[in-house]
Amino acid sequence: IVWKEIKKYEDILFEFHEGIAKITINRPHVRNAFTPTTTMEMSDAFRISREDPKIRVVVLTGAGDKAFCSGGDQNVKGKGGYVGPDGVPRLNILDVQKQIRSIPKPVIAMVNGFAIGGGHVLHLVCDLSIASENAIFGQTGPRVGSFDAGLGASYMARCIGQKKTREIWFLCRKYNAQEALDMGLVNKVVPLDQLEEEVVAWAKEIMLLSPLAIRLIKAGLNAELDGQIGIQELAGDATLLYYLTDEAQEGKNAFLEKRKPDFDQYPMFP
Ligand code: 2NE
Repeated sequence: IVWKEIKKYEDILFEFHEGIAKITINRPHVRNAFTPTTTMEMSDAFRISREDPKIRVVVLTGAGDKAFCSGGDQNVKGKGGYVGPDGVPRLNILDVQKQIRSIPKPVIAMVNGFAIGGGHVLHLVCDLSIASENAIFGQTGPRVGSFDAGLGASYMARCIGQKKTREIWFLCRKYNAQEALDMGLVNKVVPLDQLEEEVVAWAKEIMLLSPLAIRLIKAGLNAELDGQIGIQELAGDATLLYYLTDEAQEGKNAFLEKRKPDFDQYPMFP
């Protein structure tokens, strides 16, 4: 599979292949732990992925064959958050989590090794997770002075249930790929040398389907969990569809032409 660079960054790779954008955390010396720079770059790549109509599916992964992502880089963890070049402590990985959920395109986690701590939450919030046989999953927060009681806890519980989620967070154990598959944390496990091929095959299968249908299913699944923001996003999609109708055009045209709108000409559905 030949990937073409979309944009150059310091901490991530951002590449394209036949409708698929691939975001790779490229810090293998720390098992792809992220700093504020990494997360800002990821946010930018997700923003571009959202805007670019050529991109239909986004793949998130880590560089090398050892780790997907090991969470926040403990070397830059200060008081109040992870400290970037500007000296400001941040927890801006949460912004990336929100982007992954709200981008109206499927995001597939290609879990090629350790998915630990904040790195585990990252794969969790992706729409689909495909893992290699060597992948290892787990949370470490309560061991290293951190936690993610947001999506990292509540969305995990929605995915795999309360008991398993409490086990994962209260004991901070590690789980292998088969255990992750058994508890519904991932969709499929394949040998490492087949991982990218498998992920691209899933992405291509998705791209045979209606993008608007996929978009609305994702919005509907999110809306059930995300309260008013979830409904806002689903409603935004409904508005998008409405704007595509002649009925909506008639309202705008009537205003601009300074006449009463004639909505009677459009069909009413039961
Ligand atoms: C990931 C894991 C299990 C890998 O173990 P192993 O044995 O394969 O590698 P090793 O030797 O531990 O790590 C290789 C190098 O990567 C660094 C290590 O310090 C080591 O460096 P050198 O000794 O070669 O110099 N490294 C690995 N993970 C790092 C990290 N997160 N930050 C900085 N350096 C890291 C094992 O390495 C591990 O358990 N890593 C720590 C995982 C962790 O606790 N992450 C933070 C969780 S908290 C979090 O992510 C978070 C949150 O809870 C809430 C919001 C946002 C973030």
